[in-house]
Amino acid sequence: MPNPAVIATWPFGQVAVRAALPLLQKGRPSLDAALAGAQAVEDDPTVNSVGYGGLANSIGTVSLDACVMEGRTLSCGAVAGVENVRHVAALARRVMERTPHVLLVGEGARLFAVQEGFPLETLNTPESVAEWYKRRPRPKQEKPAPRGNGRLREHPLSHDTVTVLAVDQKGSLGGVCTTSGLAHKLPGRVGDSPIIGSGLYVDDSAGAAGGTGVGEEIIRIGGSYFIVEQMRAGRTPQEACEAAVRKVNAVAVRRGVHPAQVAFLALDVKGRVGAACTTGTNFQYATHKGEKVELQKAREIAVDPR
Ligand code: SD4
Repeated sequence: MPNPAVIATWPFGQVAVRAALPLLQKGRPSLDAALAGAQAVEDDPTVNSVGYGGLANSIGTVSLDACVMEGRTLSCGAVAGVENVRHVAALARRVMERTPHVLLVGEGARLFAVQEGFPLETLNTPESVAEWYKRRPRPKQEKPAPRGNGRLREHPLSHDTVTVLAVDQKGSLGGVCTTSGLAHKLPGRVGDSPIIGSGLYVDDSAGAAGGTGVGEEIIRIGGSYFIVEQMRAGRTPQEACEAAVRKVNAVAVRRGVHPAQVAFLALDVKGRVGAACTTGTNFQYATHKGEKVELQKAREIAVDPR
């Protein structure tokens, strides 16, 4: 029987791993475990970038994105730009299980949530409102000095999404990604997180991958699908994540910008893990040795100087 395993993005991923691991050990399917993990983070008001208490957009509204995917059947579901629903990962799963569609957005997704019995609630908390105010763009701020050769421009700072990847006792993979997206995003903006193939991709015949960071850069390279296909071609999860970051770096150079903060995480059916990020992202992910949940630092990949 394969050993179950679960990994999740960022230090708050430890909350997800702690919730998911016991389910995997009881023999539950990987998607059930990954979803329980993601939901534990959505419910945590101290995590200001996922679910309840998430980071608001430029007009102060919390608008959430999420997706789920099952590696055995490639079944997937997603929701984007959803307001007033805390458990958007579970909502994405309902899209997968109860509709013929993959992605519902905005008002339609919220209506579906109501039909499915999800409560509507305010997702702002006093803390998230204070954080929103602190992070508001200041009009006359001085521009930071250009780094590197001066040709590349700075990208805005981002964070954080919880992506949970799991493999169960049957050796089947499942993944969940849930986020409030970039702080102060334009109303209507959707990042990589609910886009199957960008923020998440899961296929038992190759592996699972997820992304976090500036979603526009992850979408541009089809990040998670790229990593899974690298694994299919024989690369380890670590090699595949590094290849994706190299691609992000190369595209940034072509576009004359500094590589944005982007990080990737991957897991295969043998439980092998990969993680890599662009320089300065300081990406950490939660994993476990047996029962012990721990944080690991991802390898940073610098721009190739050639
Ligand atoms: C987005 N990728 O909306 C998400 C944000 C994120 O770390 O992951 N931040 O672009």
